[in-house]
Amino acid sequence: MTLAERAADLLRGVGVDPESLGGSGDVLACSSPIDGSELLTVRAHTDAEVAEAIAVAGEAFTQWRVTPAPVRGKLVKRLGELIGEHKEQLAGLVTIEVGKISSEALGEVQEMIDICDLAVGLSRQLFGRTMPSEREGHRLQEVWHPLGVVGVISAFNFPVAVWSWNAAIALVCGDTVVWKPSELAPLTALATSALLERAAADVGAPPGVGPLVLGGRDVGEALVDSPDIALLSATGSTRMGREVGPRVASRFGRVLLELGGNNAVVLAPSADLDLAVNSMVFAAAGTAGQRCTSLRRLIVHRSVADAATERLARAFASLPVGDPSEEGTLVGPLIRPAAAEAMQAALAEAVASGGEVLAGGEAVPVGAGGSYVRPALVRMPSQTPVVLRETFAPILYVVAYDDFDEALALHNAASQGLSAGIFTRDQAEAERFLAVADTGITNVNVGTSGAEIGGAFGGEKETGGGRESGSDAWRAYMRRSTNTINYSGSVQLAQGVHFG
Ligand code: UN1
Repeated sequence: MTLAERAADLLRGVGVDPESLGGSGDVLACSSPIDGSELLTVRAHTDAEVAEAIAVAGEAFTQWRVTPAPVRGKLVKRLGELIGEHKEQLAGLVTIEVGKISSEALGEVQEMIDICDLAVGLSRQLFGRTMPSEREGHRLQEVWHPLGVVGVISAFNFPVAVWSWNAAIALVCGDTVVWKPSELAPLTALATSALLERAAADVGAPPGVGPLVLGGRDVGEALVDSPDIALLSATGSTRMGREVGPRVASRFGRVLLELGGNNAVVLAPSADLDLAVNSMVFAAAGTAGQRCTSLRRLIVHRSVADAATERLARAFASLPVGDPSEEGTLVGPLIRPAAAEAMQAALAEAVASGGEVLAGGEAVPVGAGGSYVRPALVRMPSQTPVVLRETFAPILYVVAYDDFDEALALHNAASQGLSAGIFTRDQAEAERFLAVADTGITNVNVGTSGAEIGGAFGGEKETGGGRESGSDAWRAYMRRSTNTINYSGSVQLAQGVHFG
């Protein structure tokens, strides 16, 4: 069976007709990174169809915003159930479309189920506060209201989970959601979107709560520039965010940006090396280094640098690179040949600036058509420009430090601030790292990737400052109204002002 036939079967299993995918615009190239083969014919949505999707979501919002939040929770509960029932099929599509190994593909689908669970609970907990008023017979409170239509632009590397972080939360908050998935990964999005449609029908929610729009840059721009998109949540490169942020801000829309990372681990002399090395191998090589949370820099104390790099080099050299649908594979393909080219260019630049490749970096021949590489471990004399740039491929640069302050400075030298980890048994060091590392996600004895959905996800500096997923990230999807209620029967002005 070809990958295209398998993808068609999986789509049918989720109730999607593989003969008619997407809108009525241009055909989107849709291929599998596993072998480069063409998958199915998917058409983009035209400008008019995108405008129609935004309008439909706007109409649905008028109904959805007045649906009580706990009732809205039932939609997300049903969505989570349907995703759970179709977990294998969705994960199969993730593997075919973006090349994740099965365990990671299943993990991505699980992440959707988890956020649906969280959102259902949240639907009864969109708490506002009541504050003591300074005026007698007055009450001061804040109430959270639905915001409007949320636009979600998601990236290829988490083709569905990141949408779900936004959508599950936005939907219980009373918003409706227009989703533009990566043009490299339309199939899993189509399948997931069909499940949302079914969930909406099952619970009697308006059909326009979550339309999908497919296409490239122009479709993204339509969401960015539409005055009817109250919040635009975009995941992708810092370059993209630099354009999107000001454009949305210029129309006073809200943005939530989830951009690049250049995530580091500090490895201190007291660390448990086995724990550290095993955690770092997953963080650096998992998803073939194509997570925004992937580990890209190791800042290691000079006294343990050789021991750590030897172990890492051995691990990198023995990682099973290959077809992600085969049992035992740990590193699948890069998304496309351009990613492998960017990796080679970065490695050449690293070597030219004094780096030494200790393991990996080479192309791995896995049949024709896919771009497979062995994750690279590169010792650097310092954090040269290439180290401080995010290359979306599995390269782990290693730099040594002598004292802890230097390690902290090296860590914070990156212009992005997504995730970080320290491996140490020294509690004071761990606490200092937690306090000083300028990242949105900062871990102790845990690698940089694989965050749980319960916490807020996102980062600082060029990562964009947005927070999605758990904790109080829901507030970004709502409008806060501060209310003063006077039951005293008399006019009383705040700050003791008398007027007349
Ligand atoms: C991403 O790479 O865009 O923390 C998201 C992680 C995953 C999500 C990554 N839960 O690695």
